[in-house]
Amino acid sequence: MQTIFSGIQPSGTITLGNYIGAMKQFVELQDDYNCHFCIVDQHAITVPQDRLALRKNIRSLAALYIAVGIDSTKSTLFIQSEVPAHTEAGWMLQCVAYIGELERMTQFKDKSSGKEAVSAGLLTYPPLMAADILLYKTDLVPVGEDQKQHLELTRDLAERFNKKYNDIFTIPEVRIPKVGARVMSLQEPTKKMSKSDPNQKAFITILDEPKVIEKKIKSAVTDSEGIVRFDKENKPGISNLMSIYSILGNVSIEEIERMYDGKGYGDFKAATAKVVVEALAPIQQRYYELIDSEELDQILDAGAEKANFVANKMLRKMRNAMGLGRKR
Ligand code: ATP
Ligand code: LTN
Repeated sequence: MQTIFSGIQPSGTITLGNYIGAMKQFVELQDDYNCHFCIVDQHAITVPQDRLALRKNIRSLAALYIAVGIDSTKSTLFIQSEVPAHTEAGWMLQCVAYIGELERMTQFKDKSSGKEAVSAGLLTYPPLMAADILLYKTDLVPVGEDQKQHLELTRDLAERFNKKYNDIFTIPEVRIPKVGARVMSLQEPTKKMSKSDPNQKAFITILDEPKVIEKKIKSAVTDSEGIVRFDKENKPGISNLMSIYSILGNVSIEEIERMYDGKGYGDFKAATAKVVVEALAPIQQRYYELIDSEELDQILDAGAEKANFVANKMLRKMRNAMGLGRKR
């Protein structure tokens, strides 16, 4: 069985974009792969975080992984900071990475531009992400389009380490979904939906209440044509809603066009809201059962134990390859 690793930052409540672009494919992949899903809290602190909000977001993300369908008997679910091998391996890989290549990462450029104080961790974020992936002999990394460049760097670092020290790392492949790789903002449908958008109306979180979902979809920016037709270029708003409807309602785009032929945007938006509310209802119900439960702690404890076991084995190989400490 091949191995998968992926991570999500606990930096806010997961949006419909994160769900459709990332989590939904995790659930589909877990039957065929040996999966590791991580709450990457060490990555989240590369930008300022409120400590209480961070703690809350970590637990909430863990509950959401389970609520969307990650099965802890099939997949290993854990919190990055509870497996210290990640930061140690991250340090070693920082010593393999060059400053120049880190400065060229677009995520670093985007997140640092115009900021007065930028943490060193924001620059050295990619070697930590490489450590996450390489510690588990990962074959495949399912992520959205925006992470492609980090994956290329991970492959470069692994190859450089294998050549310079010892051939211990598997070279991972990236996996980007064919549909839903980019769910767009409801307010500016040419921009991706993002949980850090200052405009709350631009995104739907997976925990939004039915009334809020209805309101946000009702006020989604569309066009003045009044015809429910898929055309990403000229009708990005309607096309985005149609994609969401199609993926969550399991109906083809052509079918949606047929169903709403001759009907206005009002009917279509109300129906889209209904599809979203219905898709999220069981996730939300499971989430609220889990969030304060001991079951969630047990899953995270077991996940950390499994992950520590696997990661420490690779960490020993890395130390030996680099000549650190004494031979073990
Ligand atoms: P932020 O909104 O703060 O920029 P984010 O929403 O991109 O963060 P991450 O934790 O960086 O969240 O991403 C988690 C996963 O969700 C990644 O694999 C990312 O590619 C995917 N993803 C994020 N936004 C979208 C979107 N709008 N459409 C599809 N996939 C997305
Ligand atoms: N950089 C990713 C989160 C992330 C990740 C990983 C994804 C950290 N470590 C390992 C895949 C594999 C992001 O910002 N979405």
